[in-house]
Amino acid sequence: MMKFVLRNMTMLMVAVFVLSACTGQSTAEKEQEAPTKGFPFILPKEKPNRPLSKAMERNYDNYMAPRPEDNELYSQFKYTELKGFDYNDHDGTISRRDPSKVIFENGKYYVWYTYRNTPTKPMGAKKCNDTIPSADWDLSEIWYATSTDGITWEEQGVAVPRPPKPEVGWRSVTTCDILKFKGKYYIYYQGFMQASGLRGDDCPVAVSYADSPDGPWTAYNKVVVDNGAEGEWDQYSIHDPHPFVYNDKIYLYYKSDFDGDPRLVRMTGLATSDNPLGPFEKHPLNPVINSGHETTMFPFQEGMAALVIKDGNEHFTIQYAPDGVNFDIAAITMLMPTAAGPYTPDAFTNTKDGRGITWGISHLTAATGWDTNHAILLRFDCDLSLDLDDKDMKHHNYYYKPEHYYKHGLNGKQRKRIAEENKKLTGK
Ligand code: AAL
Repeated sequence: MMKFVLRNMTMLMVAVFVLSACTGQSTAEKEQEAPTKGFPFILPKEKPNRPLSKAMERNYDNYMAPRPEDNELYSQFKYTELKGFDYNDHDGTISRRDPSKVIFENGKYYVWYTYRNTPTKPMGAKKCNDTIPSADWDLSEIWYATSTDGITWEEQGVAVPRPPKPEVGWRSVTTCDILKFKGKYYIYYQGFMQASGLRGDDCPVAVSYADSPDGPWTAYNKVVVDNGAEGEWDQYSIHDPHPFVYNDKIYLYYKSDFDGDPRLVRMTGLATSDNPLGPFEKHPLNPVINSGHETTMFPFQEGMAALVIKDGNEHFTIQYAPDGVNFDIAAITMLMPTAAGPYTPDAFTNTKDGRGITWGISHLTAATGWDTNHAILLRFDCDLSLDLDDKDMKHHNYYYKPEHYYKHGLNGKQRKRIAEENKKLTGK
């Protein structure tokens, strides 16, 4: 029997070989002439060997999978209200915002953030003084809190206070992030030397260090990431310092806002150093991300991934750079966390196998309206992790009820324009 089968298989193989030799077509070319000329009904998991449109080339070349559900860098985001933070009945006098990454030490989670507690709500640059804040992050300190579940937090108090004038940050220390390096802890933060809004939101970056995440913190009292030279993109603001240990160095991503137009352009830059206290060298390709607002990155596989939010052509995307510098869009999503500080276990491990993130702390500004202008912290959850497969985080859309759409209605100027267009057309 077996001899029969083998003989027939051999004859079949010879026949195929002879046939293809006659038609002069290789196996690959034969595959090109798929049985159906149209694109197949079942979406190929791998890039098909056939002429493709630019969009279909992109669908296979740019994304980790041809469908979002299978794309490790696509996720929806779910939000949870935090417990343990008092906001004075949301009257605008207390604000918490711009949280750091979350770390896990001493059996609990830690997060640091901008804390403002002023007699009034922010009153703008013209009305501000030594006690009245110009902006939500003016006259602020860096405080911290701990938690065992990431939802109920115990506020521990001040980590980095405003230093005395003329030290860097005497007006306000804000928008911090944490680095653990060779067993020591470093908090990087924006050091304001004048009220935000007097010229712009201008500041450099300073740092304080400690042997424990609970402090005490010692201010380095020097600028570690300076503003750019006059005329350079980051000449006025070095915002959202965001440090990692990567490629055997400290990679500190930051945002700057520029272009001089009152509608600011916001992009992300990178500065690296061998020493947490600097000097930091800015990357020659800066800006390295052409959109976004606050910086949220995380080690992913051999590179770095980024949540790119709010501003710019590529806002509301998740991006990836295999080298930590050259970013490409890896997914498009919505309702992204603002100023997210993810729990990132491998942020300081110099990893080349970044596992991704599943939750963190973010903020909401003007939490109860611009009249009581203050921000609150909240928890976000997602599946941007190689170690999680939460299919409920991979749906394509959020469904809003009509009233949500009607809340985003036309303004008076738009209604006037439409009425004029209608009158021109109908005479009424
Ligand atoms: C935030 C951050 C920086 C800015 C201000 C406070 O969203 O981008 O910190 O300076 O707004």
